[in-house]
Amino acid sequence: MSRLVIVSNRVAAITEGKPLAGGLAVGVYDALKEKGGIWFGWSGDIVDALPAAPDSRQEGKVTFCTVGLTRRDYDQYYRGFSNATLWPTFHYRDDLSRFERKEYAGYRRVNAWLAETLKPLLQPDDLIWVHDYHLLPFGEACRAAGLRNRIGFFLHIPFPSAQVLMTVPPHQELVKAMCAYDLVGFQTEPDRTAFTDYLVRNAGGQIDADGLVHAHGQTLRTGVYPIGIYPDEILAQAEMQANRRHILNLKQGLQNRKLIMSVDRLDYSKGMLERFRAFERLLEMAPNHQGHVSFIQVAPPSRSDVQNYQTIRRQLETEAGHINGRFSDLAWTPLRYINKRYERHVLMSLFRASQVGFVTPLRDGMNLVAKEYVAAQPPEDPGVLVLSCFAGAAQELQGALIVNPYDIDGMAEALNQALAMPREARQERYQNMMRSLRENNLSQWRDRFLHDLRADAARTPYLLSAATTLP
Ligand code: GDG
Repeated sequence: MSRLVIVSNRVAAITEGKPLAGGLAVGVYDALKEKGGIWFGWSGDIVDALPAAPDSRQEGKVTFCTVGLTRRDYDQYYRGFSNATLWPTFHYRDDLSRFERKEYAGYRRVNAWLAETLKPLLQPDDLIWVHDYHLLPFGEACRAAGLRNRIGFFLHIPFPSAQVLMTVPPHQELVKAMCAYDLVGFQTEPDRTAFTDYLVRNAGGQIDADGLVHAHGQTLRTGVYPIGIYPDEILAQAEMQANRRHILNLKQGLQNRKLIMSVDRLDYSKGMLERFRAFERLLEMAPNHQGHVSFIQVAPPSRSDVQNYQTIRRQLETEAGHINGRFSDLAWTPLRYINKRYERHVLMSLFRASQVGFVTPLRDGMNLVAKEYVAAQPPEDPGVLVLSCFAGAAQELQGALIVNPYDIDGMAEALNQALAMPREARQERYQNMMRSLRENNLSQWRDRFLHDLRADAARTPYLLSAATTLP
């Protein structure tokens, strides 16, 4: 029977019986746990010298294989090309992107080394599923190492339009490398189209009647697989926490004020600065909300050794101080800006206790927080989601108030509308969104991807036997 091998930059620290954090970890771990397999990637440790073989740890049927990275690899591959070049550019922030040849060389070197390190662990019929922008050339590196397994790739972040992608000097090599995968999956149709448009317009690629892409001498399939959540688990979790001390304390502090809630990794792509300004505009244009609405922004620090993340952190501190200085009084602090990570169940109960979920990234592959906010709502009295049109989630969550995150007035108006929305209208929007969350949950995301990776035997038919029974 084929095994599933997951490859991602970081391997989630998973211990059987302990709750999992994060959508990706839950989804892929579920698949591995059921059928058995390997999860391979960086341990998160910096080491003096690259190990000859990965550390391996068994949890049930799952083997976790992890490697450390040297300081140079970490700086060039992870902090450099992945997070200071690809991340900003793929989020349309080419103004924040920088390119260093030696970082790109480090990125290619680490991808090649990871492929060589994985190779001895593989069996010929293993199905390999690679995740995210750190590993764009990993499939090509596997082919160069002589691996003939079926290899699929899923991009969790947006794929930019050609003119933006072309600001990354080695764009041709990167896209050519992606063509070595058998299946390339995206969060939304616009992301997929950006990729195929680039191939057709800039790389002489062709799309045949079956939707297969022929480019750079390769044949690959592309697909759209919006990542989901488990909405009913979140609903149950949020319900269970509703009367816990932290929520009772929060409610006591709010004194019947309405609550607007946001949770994001501290990242410039999440649009927090514009969001703070929209909240300030709301208090200006609708002064009736002064003293009656509070806004909590939870923003745990992330990638804090990358320069642009230090800058956005300072800007947010200044803006939060400005708003609170301007509007606070002895009994009310309008904005609570918290740089702390909370337990997942605490976040879900905060979502449930709030009247508005304010999720306005400038660009986002999907945005799981938007989905989690909806799932955590009490069905009889749900809150309203205010959602950026540039989050992948906006393609599915039609019941949200969709806003343009660059339009501060528009966001303030949407907040005003959300705070005043009658219960019946809120329920209708909520039911519409819950339906779509249930129709495309996390298992469906995973199963659809693996089905397509397994089903299209055009390139490596000899690997697919009747015994191949992946989920
Ligand atoms: C990437 C793509 C895509 C946040 N703060 C805390 C915490 N979180 C959890 C949230 C959510 C997850 O982290 C964040 O997921 P997002 O989807 O919102 O954003 P990224 O981290 O940028 O994820 C994104 C995703 O991959 C999946 O494909 O949707 O577009 O950028 O689950 O709840 N969790 C805990 N404490 C916190 O303080 N426990």
